[in-house]
Amino acid sequence: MGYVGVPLAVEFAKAGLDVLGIDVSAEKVATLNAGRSYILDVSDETIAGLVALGTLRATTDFSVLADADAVCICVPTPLRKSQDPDISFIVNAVDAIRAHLHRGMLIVLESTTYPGTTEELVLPKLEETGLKVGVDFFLAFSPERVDPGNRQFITRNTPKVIGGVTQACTEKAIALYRHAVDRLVPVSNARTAEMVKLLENTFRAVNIGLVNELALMCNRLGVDVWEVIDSAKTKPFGFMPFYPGPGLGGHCIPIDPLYLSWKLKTLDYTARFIELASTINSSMPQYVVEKITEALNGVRKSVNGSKILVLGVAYKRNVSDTRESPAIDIIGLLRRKGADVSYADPHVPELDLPSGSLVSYDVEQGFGAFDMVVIVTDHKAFNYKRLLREASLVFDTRNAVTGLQVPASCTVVKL
Ligand code: SAJ
Repeated sequence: MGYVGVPLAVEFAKAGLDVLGIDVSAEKVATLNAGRSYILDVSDETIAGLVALGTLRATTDFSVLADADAVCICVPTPLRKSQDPDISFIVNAVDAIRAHLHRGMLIVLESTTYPGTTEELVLPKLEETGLKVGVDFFLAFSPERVDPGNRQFITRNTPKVIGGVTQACTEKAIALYRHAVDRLVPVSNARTAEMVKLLENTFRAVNIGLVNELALMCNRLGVDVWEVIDSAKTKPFGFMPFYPGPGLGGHCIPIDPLYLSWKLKTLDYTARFIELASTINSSMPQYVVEKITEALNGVRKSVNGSKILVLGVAYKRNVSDTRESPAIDIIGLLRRKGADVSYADPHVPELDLPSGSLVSYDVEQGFGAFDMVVIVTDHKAFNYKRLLREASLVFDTRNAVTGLQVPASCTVVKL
């Protein structure tokens, strides 16, 4: 019952199905049953209304699966410290389902994972019960496409790819999802559906890696990479703009492609684009700190001892999620060089860091006290005009102040 499960449960409940949200978090379960939401795009009123109607309930008790016709698995698929896939959440969920597997049940895995997970890992576990897939129970993969904070594309109007282990499995999954999603996209099998999702996010990671390398090239050429991209995107066909940044954050884009490259390694193949993009994207925080060092040097200051404010630490604008955020790397690198680092982010009141946690600086106190302000996440909430009025040195990694009047008292360095 996270950012994928809750919106999906709501759509099914709105369609009148009898929906049970199962979660290991008793706190989440209690919040939902109290008619409140902890998910950005789902209001308290929505949850309260469905709970009152009786079509949505939450529980930590997996035994309710004994009466469930269908179950959708929407659990995290992070990386281990070793950068290998951590599918323990999927395994735990499947083991819990297996204990209550019964005839006629449909199981759909939604969590992003490597191609083969459904057929090679989930299927054997479920068939250990002696029940047969496609006959006694049905199994499919259908990737989640939830984009938190996206007001335009929500669960109902985002096309849903569905790949069953057998044709009958695909048909059962279609019968379920047609209650919640307007457009369904059946594919040949589960592994195809797993691969579709990985293409979607690898496409982003590789293109972001391309424009990050373009930023490094433009820096050497003395060309403004932002002007280059904004001009290239006037091409009305055959081009799609991506933008350089301080690094690649979030729990999808930096991670999903590594699930694919990991799987291919087991098949003796090196996914070169994924590995190259990952190398470039993860080197951006270091590049940002090199530019900071250069800019301070330009005003005869060392990083060591400088007061630096990092503006925005969430992994992308207007969200509060800091998972894999490049700001965390940048703060760590600056601290290791002896800088006195603060951060300000209206969505992130405090930040746990390996080098010691910080609380968000109140920008109402102004920007004049800092030797440098670094825009790492360009939240809408920041007052960029005031920043330029009060700060003497600004490093803009997001092209956030483009087009604004820069007073003589302020120097702006761009990525
Ligand atoms: N980023 C860049 N340059 C870009 C785009 C993104 O540096 O041109 C950075 C962001 O700052 C962030 C990271 O990449 O740190 C990921 O950004 P993202 O825009 O891809 O946003 P995510 O991580 O929330 O990705 C989600 C994904 N949704 C799902 O997996 C269901 C992705 O497939 C969506 O395309 C993306 O949202 C979206 O379009 O908003």
